[in-house]
Amino acid sequence: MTQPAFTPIEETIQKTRQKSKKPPMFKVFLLNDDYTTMEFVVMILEEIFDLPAAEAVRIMLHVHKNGRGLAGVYTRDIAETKVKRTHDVARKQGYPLTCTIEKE
Ligand code: TYC
Repeated sequence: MTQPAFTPIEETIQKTRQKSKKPPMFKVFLLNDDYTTMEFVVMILEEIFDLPAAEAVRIMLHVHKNGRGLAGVYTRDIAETKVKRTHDVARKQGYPLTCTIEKE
């Protein structure tokens, strides 16, 4: 007769640990430049980063004054997708708007 690998209590503890494990999170920053229009940056923050208009304007002005600003914090795949979409839309319009990703 083989012994079960884990008791029911050990299994419950393992499952709870797995469920409460948080994925690594990634900050997406927007960088300032001299060419992208303020309106375009606000549109990106609303459409791609799902921010309300007032928050989009606040972040855009923060980036304009300080050089960079946080657009949002996401899991790796979502952060990378938002950066790619931003760069694709910006390049299509001829803007150099750039985002960076930093692990939290
Ligand atoms: N500095 C730009 C301008 O004066 C506006 C701008 C803001 C550009 C934020 C990029 O991430 C940015 N038109």
